Amino acid sequence: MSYETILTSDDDNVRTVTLNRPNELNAIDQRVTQELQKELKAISQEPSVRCVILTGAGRAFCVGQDLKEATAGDEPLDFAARLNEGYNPVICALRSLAVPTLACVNGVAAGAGWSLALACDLRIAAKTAKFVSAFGKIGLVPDSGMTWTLPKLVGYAKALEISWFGDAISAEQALEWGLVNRLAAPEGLAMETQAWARKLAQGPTRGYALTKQAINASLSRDLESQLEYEAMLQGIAGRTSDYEAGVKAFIEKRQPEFTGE
Ligand code: T3D
Repeated sequence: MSYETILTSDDDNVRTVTLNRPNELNAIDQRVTQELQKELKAISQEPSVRCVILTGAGRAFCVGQDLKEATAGDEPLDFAARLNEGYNPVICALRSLAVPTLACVNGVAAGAGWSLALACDLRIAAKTAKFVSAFGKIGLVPDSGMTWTLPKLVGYAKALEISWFGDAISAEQALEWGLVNRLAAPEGLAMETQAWARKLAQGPTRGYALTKQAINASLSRDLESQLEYEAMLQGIAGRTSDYEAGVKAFIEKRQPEFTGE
């Protein structure tokens, strides 16, 4: 599929989606959310894609809403509709995709751009990247899921501090607070991300999907219902051919070859 604002490429069952408005620091306009929605739907229907990388072209990951677009018209903006129709389906699609999603934060991530990175399952960032909530500085509420993801990663008080003050957070600080999983030298970032993604793409994809489902569900369940849910999901995982392949390889003392089924 070809798009105006994003690029896609495939390598070893890994789909890379690149936000491609480098002159605007990959700011999000209406086309970006529409194209991301379309692409994530396409990915969900392509069994050959077993891991997704989301990254940005040029010096930024993404600076959030294109404020020039947002202020271009004469009519007052319908923020709720813009979120419900544009951003929120992207966040839900990323979060529910049945394959691991990896944000490769190559530069600044601000506003809803940071929310996009937070909606991915894992994050790897360049040591030079920075993270800016930005919403507080323009009188907005952190959106596109940030009020949900951020406190889960850093806790209540830190989430409010980040949201209210909006100061830039360095990559080192983000690593220390658990906002990113790994850092890489800027020149090695793409290669390290690809290597990590390839490893995920060679894993038991169905089991990974069920694990993601379980961990997402745990965020709103008590222990008893989570135990039941785990048991139900394990019933599914235990019938996959990857489970069979994994156990056989263990007994034969060799590496398994997972098909993702
Ligand atoms: O509207 C709705 O539907 C609601 C949804 C809202 C979601 C949101 O994301 S709201 C938050 C929007 N984002 C921001 O407020 C971030 C604004 N940008 C910044 O704070 C800074 O630019 C950064 C910290 C991200 C980067 O700083 P720095 O020093 O690296 O770059 P810079 O010099 O500030 O920016 C470079 C250029 O990019 C500059 O343009 P120019 O002067 O060279 O022509 C700047 O205006 C432009 N730019 C940066 N961010 C945006 C942007 N242009 C449009 N929209 C932006 N978000």
